[in-house]
Amino acid sequence: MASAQSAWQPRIAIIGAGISGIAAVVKLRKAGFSQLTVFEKADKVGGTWRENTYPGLACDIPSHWYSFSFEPNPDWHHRCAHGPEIQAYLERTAQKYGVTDIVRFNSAVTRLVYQAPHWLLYCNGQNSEPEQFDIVISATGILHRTIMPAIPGLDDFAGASFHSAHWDHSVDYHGKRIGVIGTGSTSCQIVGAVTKDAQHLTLFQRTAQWVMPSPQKAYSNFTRWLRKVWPFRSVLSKVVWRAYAENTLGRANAGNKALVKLIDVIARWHLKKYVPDPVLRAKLTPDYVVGCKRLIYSSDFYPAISRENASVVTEGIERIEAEGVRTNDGVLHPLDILVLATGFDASSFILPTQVIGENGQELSEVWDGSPRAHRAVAMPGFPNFWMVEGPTGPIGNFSLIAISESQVDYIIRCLNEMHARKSAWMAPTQEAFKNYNEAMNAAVVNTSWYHGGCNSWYLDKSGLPNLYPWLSSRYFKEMKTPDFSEFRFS
Ligand code: N01
Repeated sequence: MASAQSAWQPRIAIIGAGISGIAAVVKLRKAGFSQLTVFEKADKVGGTWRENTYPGLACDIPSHWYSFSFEPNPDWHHRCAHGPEIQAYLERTAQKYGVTDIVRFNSAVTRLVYQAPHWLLYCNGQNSEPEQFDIVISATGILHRTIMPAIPGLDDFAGASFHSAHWDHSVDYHGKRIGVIGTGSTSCQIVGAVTKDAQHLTLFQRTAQWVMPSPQKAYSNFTRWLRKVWPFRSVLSKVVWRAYAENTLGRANAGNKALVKLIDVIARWHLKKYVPDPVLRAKLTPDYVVGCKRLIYSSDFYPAISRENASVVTEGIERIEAEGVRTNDGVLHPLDILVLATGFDASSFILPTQVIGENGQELSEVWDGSPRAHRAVAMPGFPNFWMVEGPTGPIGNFSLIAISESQVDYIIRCLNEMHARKSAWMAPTQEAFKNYNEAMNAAVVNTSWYHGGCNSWYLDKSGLPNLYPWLSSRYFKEMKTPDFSEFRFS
């Protein structure tokens, strides 16, 4: 990739010091950009891996694929790394590449205003004086605004209650009666980890989930040593897992019925093998197409929920009371701890930061609950405003690190083009944005996320999945060679 000439050093603000923010700094620096400032609302790097600390937290994407291309880690202890190991990796990487040095911690960006050709950036906790930047890159992540369930009486509970993303480690859950509301990836990991130590675990399930066996395994000292002396093994692992994900679930989601059937057969076999009780099995059997919701990979969940000290409650929740959860059939389920594994608002992206583009238009109004972007990274009317992991990217059961890196590379190619044209700004044209999103809307209705008969966080206010509807390899190819005719330049 061509590097920026040192004469041109735009001031670049990067919002967020998670995976995408770290990738942006390392790659921008490598491309010759040095005027970088990272704004981070918290006091540490790590994003989602800093926020989530619940028991059982792990990545369900194999680690050698879920690693930065510029920082392979032969030392992963598990095929699917646990949360603390990923957080340590991110902190170590940020330190090693000098990212931490340029992060302004405890600085939440509250407002961005475009005043051609600059952005004025307003930050929490500072005086009202804004700072001026030439380029803004939003790297705020997708799943960071927690959803608290609208269940009456949440505040009445006398025990400890918290959202899964704000796990209260001061509460000892051993020997306690634990209730978990929600049955997503998070809940399955929590249930898999804590049930054996609970007096009783009650899972309040509104919708059953398809659960595939996890490819998890621990790496021996010898394997880790081998990866150090022979890095090719890690590269191979990455290539194999990526090809596997794309050609199984990726193709199934994109509409391949034979693969949907195959995954359905494996998921049912998994359920039958580890849940011998037919009554419990019936409760845990989903009534929608496999892959409609984000597929869960866990080998701990079924054995845990089949234990004698666990139960699944499918009756709807009427209200929370001081002693526990009362369901619609009038039964009170007494609890000491209530965990709300109720997910995240995936439609916010950079919001609620107020982003005001050309002609005073507000991003929140343009999106209106259905965020869209051009190639998931840019918006017409918002010049020099870029997003990493913006709307309609190829997320799902795929390595977000690989996606973030491809988007940062695309942004760098665009910045270099802007410089070559001596432009002060660039933004996608309204027409290119419209064509891209119309093609996507037409294709996304063929995916199992849309017609699979489920509700999920993939769907936004438009009723369509906020996801890239084609194979991720297509996205990576498209991002390698930006079509500059899709942009306006100053
Ligand atoms: O959240 P979810 P999550 N009453 O939205 C239920 C990533 N992740 O935190 O299905 C009762 O999937 C809701 O019920 P329903 C991953 O991308 C990754 O588990 O809407 N229940 C659902 O069961 C994942 O997809 C890893 O009927 C209520 C649950 O809460 C994403 O995070 C690990 C309710 C929410 O499930 C989100 O997962 C963990 C109510 N009022 C997470 N409101 C990796 O390994 C909501 N629910 C990479």
